[in-house]
Amino acid sequence: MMAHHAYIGLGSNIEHPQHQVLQALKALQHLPLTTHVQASRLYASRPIGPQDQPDFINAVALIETHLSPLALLDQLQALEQRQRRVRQRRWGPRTLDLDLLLYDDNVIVHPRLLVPHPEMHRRGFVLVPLAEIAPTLYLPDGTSIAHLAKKYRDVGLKPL
Ligand code: A4P
Ligand code: MG
Repeated sequence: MMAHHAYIGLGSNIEHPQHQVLQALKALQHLPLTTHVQASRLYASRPIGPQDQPDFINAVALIETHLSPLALLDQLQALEQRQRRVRQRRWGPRTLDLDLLLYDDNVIVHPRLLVPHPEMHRRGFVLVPLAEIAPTLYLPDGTSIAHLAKKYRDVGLKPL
């Protein structure tokens, strides 16, 4: 069976965010049933949502995996726990946030999992790193990632 292509969004804005993201990228390489991992550069980004919190470090990774979408979500949540994510308010500061952005061209509506990630098409900190590693990618509805990303190039986002 062919491996599935899954795109993961990574974000952190407390407790050495750059280190948190690099550690998570390393951990993705060791996921079970997962072969290839390709990562974008790290980006510093201004917070979307509450502004009274530190800037974020964001990145996007592509993995090739035989994990099912829900098994992959379990793995991502376990990694968040391992890096001691503190759940506080919605859109507030976090040591590590791992979002499953895309899984092949699947559309998933499940109580635990919405794919494509419902906010990704309006988040520069997702679209710009995603377009960096997947310039010819399309959303399941046919929207071009590169086209979406163009609108966000200058919106408080800096490659490190
Ligand atoms: N869940 C459903 N779909 C998914 C998916 N595709 N990937 C469910 C991951 N999880 C998914 O997640 C809550 C539940 O969503 C999970 O139990 C899972 O079953 P969560 O991560 O605990 O929720 P949250 O982080 O408290 O809230 P939310 O709305 O998910 O936050 P976001 O959307 O992740 O946004 N600004 C910048 N510059 N950079 C950032 O990275 N991040 C946020 C957080 C806000 N502002 C930011 C950034
Ligand atoms: Mg999340």
